[in-house]
Amino acid sequence: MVGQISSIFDPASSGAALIRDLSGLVLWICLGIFVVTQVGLIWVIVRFRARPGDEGHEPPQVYGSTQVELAWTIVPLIIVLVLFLTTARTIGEIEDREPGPGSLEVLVVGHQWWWEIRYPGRGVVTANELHVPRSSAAAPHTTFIDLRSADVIHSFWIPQLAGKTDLIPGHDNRMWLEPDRTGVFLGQCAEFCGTQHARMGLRVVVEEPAEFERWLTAQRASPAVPATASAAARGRDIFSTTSCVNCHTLEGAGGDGRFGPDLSHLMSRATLGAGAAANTPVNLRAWVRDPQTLKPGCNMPDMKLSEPEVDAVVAYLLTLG
Ligand code: HEC
Ligand SMILES: [Cu+2]
Repeated sequence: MVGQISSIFDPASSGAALIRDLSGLVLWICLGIFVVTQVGLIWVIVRFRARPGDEGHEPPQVYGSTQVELAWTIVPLIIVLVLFLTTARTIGEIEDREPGPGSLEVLVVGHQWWWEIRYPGRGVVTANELHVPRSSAAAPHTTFIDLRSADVIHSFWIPQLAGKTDLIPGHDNRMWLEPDRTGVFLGQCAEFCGTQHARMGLRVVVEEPAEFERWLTAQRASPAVPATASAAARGRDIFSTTSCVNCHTLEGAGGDGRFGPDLSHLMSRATLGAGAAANTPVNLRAWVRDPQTLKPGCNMPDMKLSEPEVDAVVAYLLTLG
């Protein structure tokens, strides 16, 4: 995965902060139990160890003690009750969120092994890179995400922004993000979904609301038309006359497939193949030449284009800003 590791202990969204607080409480309680039991154990080992002269006689035996029995029944009961109630409250706070003014609707569809991202009503489709606005008390912008799957079970997880939610075939799941700082947050499919599960990364780009609107506008723009007789124009013709169009949507080259990622604004994304490689001209060429070298087992076959065809297609793809 191209980028930095993210941690649930550094939340950047209100939902993730609730989860961090709860896991903090659980960890402290467990640490307390660990310390009390270990100190008790060490004390018993030291205090009651066999000493010279002890051979042959047993220490005094205690049979049954109502006080001790009550203590070790009631204390754990209270601990479990506290854990249960705080967990139930946190789950409730996360589940009960309803969309309000300023909230955004996004559809994320998990595929083996990439993420389809749609902004219904905003006319934008992209892949593997989810852009969302930053939310603040003055201008709340909660992003509600509908999660679906095109094939098997996947799981959507951006540790700094929210808990995991599964994408289940035939069943819609829903979750929300409310990021309070801008930046790029890394996520990862968190449910084993086949050979390239490990390379099913997701980048969430949190932007100031105005910047996010500019991104939407840029994503809606039609791709530039390559100059006649240029390498890019040749590349576009190769794209529209081979099976690329059956799997990829690419406005301007006649593509309307949905089996692979929408390529209309390919060069606006930072990675190829859901984080398998950085989106550089060299990697893009390697991908078009044979994606199986960068992401073995992925669902795009080696298209067996000739070297000049690869050059032309890449020249075209590089114009898709
Ligand atoms: C059989 C369907 C299929 C065909 C045909 C196909 N692709 Fe793909 N393509 C895919 C799939 C699936 C992915 C996503 C792979 C992954 O990330 O696991 C993909 C990914 C890509 C990507 C990377 C996109 C991204 O955002 O990560 C590029 C670029 C691409 N294809 C270009 C092409 C070109 C050019 C052709 C024609 C020469 C082509 N594809 C033909 C299915 C196809
Ligand atoms: Cu997976």
